[in-house]
Amino acid sequence: MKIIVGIINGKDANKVSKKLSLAEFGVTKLSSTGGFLRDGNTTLLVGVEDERLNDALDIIRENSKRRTTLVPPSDISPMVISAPLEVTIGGATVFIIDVEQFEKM
Ligand code: 2BA
Repeated sequence: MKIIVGIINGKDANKVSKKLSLAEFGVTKLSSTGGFLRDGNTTLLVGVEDERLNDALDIIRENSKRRTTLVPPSDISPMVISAPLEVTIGGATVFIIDVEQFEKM
């Protein structure tokens, strides 16, 4: 078994979690904040059997868009005075972790 820790843009999170639930994956949504932009995003925890891992990843991939956003340089360093920086976010940042034991009590 694996656990997927998926950091998803806030604009995609509802769609991704809905599609995962419809495909009968268990999903937990956590509100999270990116360290760089300090903007809200959503972290999804999805426990999956190994043979369904790729199905879950396909759903996340297909429903998470790449986006660009403009960041005021002062948000990155007070020393920098220049035009806003364009930053690409996502689709999703995904970590896949082996689960040693899984129990529901
Ligand atoms: P943030 O940390 O707010 O980062 C938002 C986007 O800013 C990133 O998009 C990346 O394109 C850019 N970025 C991040 N750090 C940067 C830096 N030091 N210099 C220049 N640009 C930088 P993504 O890579 O798609 O990441 C989206 C969100 O996923 C991140 O939001 C963070 O919450 C999470 N994340 C990304 N990589 C991570 C990692 N290695 N560990 C934990 N969380 C991560």
